[in-house]
Amino acid sequence: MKKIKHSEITPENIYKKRRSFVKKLGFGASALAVSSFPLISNASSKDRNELTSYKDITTYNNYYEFGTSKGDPHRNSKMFKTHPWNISIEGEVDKPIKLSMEEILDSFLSEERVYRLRCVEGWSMVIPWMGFSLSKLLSKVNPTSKAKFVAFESIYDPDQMKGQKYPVLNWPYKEGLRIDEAMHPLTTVVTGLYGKKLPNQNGAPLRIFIPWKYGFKSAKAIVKIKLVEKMPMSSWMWASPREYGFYSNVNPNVNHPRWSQATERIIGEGIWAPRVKTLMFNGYGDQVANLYTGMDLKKFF
Ligand SMILES: Nc1nc2c(c(=O)[nH]1)N[C@H]1C(S)=C(S)[C@@H](COP(=O)(O)O)O[C@H]1N2
Ligand SMILES: [Mo]
Repeated sequence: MKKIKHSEITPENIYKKRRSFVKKLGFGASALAVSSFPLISNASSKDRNELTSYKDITTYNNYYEFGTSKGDPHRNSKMFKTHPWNISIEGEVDKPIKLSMEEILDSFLSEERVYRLRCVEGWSMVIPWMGFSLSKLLSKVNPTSKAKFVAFESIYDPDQMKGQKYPVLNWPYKEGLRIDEAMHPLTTVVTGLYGKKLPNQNGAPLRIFIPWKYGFKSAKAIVKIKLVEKMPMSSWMWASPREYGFYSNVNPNVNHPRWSQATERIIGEGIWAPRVKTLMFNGYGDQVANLYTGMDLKKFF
């Protein structure tokens, strides 16, 4: 029998083996389509939709509760307690509920969802998330007609999260979506990645992911989802309203006040690799552009 070197048994290799097995069985056509996308920029050596490595996804993070350098979340979140964990869904709803993480995992089947993450800082990754549509979770509580927006709140625990001892943001981390954005099938409750449970540095045990918006909209370690009538204030709007708007749709035509958003660096390609063109709505325009018909996206950035 062929000996497998320990270094070969990465989550990525196991995941890729499982994937090719699934393909052989004739399933996973949508997953297949992802890897056969045409090259967008011939300047890039790599397909912009090629999966980012597990190592890059789990060591190059933004998670200010654990520090502001990219390596901090990986280093400082190892002891973070994600059990027990409860999520409260409240506000403008008929039936407010509290669900444990176990109840969520039992009630909603997580599926593989390969989406690109485009950070407002100008880099991107392609991540094989595990999760399900947020709309499924929200349908449990019956939003009232006053529910116009959804506010997300991350955990507040400065003893475990040293970053919260510094007023970089107004803790806990807060984000928000318009109700139709929250109900869109692409808006995902993330429970894992690369077929494994979500690593702490990526937002365990549960985070949101909105593929067509800048990465900061996708709050990690969520404990509260509140349906509200008025547009909620996000932590980044609080920190700098001129730089971070409520919508924050990926948009190569609207620059950040301090830098261009026209291109991006694909993580894993090396710092000398040419940047690729950023796509409107991060490439998901065919599915989400209709949410913004008639809106001036320069004004509502
Ligand atoms: N609670 C919380 N959520 C957060 C952040 C954060 O600092 N705290 N950073 C955001 C930013 S700027 C990005 S780009 C993504 C990064 O997700 P990843 O580390 O899983 O790639 O998480 C977002 N969610
Ligand atoms: Mo980001």
